Amino acid sequence: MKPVPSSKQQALVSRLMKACGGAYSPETRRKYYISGPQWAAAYQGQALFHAPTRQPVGFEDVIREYAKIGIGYWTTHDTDVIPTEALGKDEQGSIVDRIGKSLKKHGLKCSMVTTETFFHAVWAASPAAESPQVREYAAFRVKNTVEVGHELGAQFAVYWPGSLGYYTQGAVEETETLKWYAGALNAACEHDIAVAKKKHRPTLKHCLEAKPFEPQAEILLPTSDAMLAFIFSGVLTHPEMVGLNPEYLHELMWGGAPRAALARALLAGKLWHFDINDGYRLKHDVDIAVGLVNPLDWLNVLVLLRSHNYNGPFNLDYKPPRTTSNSGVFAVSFPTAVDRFITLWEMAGDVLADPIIKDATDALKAGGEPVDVRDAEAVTAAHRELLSLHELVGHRLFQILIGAHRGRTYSV
Ligand code: GCO
Ligand code: MN
Ligand code: MN
Repeated sequence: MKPVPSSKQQALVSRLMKACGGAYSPETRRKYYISGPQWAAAYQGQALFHAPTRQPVGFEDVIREYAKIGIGYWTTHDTDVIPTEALGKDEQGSIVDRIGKSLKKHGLKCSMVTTETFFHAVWAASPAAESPQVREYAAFRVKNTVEVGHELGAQFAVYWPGSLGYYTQGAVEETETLKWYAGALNAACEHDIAVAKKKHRPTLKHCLEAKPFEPQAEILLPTSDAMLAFIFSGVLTHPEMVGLNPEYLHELMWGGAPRAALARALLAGKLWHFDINDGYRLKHDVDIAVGLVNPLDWLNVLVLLRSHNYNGPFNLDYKPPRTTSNSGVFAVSFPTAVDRFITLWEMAGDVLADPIIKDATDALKAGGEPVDVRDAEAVTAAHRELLSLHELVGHRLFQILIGAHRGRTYSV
């Protein structure tokens, strides 16, 4: 192939995108509760050690492009759209106004707002720092985000306390820090109750998001399980208002099984919001788009969520790779991520309706013929053949993933 001139590259990408086929229409995509973060589309590729590879993109462009793709919901950090120095000031009001108009014009809704408590120098010692002034500032920030959320009609507020931890041991007293952090959440919930009452709106669902490592060396609330323990520990004044926003990759990062982490959140009634992406075990937060690394595991995750009637948002919290251009972010990255999600979600429906999987799981639950249940040998023998069904189910899931259940075969 001849070198491709710059002027022809977008057309080439677009021709190959069409050739891929299988794209859902924007109308179809809008039927799913899929949200697109401002920060994901605006990410310039400037991760640690990397210079940006893309130009900045403002909320107007992001909202317009999400609308064209068919992403029906938009999410944001406070400082993704409002400069830190304008927070709580008149300028904030006019920006929020413009956001509201832009959402309306393009038919999107804001589903979630989140407070940036990790980037600015003020958070060097975390939002739950020793200094009462930093903590007062943190309370102001989360309360302000609650107000922005109500203004924009959001239902969820997310908190990622990634800066809650330390680099050098012993400088931070963990129980004290966790209580101080609870203070910020309590301020947000109490303010939410007052604002919701005034606005005749339901209160927001406040969702904690864990990440096991980064940006601190040691993290005080590293997993969704740690957060469940925190919610139920007695330090929150409104634990009923606080739930979880697990992120798929964050559970994988510590070596956990995301599906099991989600199951524990479901049992606790706290699975309210879900950040969807992909990546690798025991690596840094690579934030790859959903389904590009672990499609079989993703299929199983969605089987679990479908079977428990999870009806919260699926938030596309990934980072378009540095190799993707500004136009590629909206021409390739987001539409393909959305379409893989929809495909996996529908495949999860196939799994739940599959007669072979149903037969196999029914048989496993029925068990073997009655024997003396105090006799280990007899109980083992009664199930010996039945248990081969575990591997058979695994194979069937693979078949569904690749479409073999619909007759797709290969031969030499
Ligand atoms: C990450 C985090 C963030 C949070 C966001 C919302 O991967 O760095 O997941 O993207 O989701 O800050 O609070
Ligand atoms: Mn996230
Ligand atoms: Mn992440």
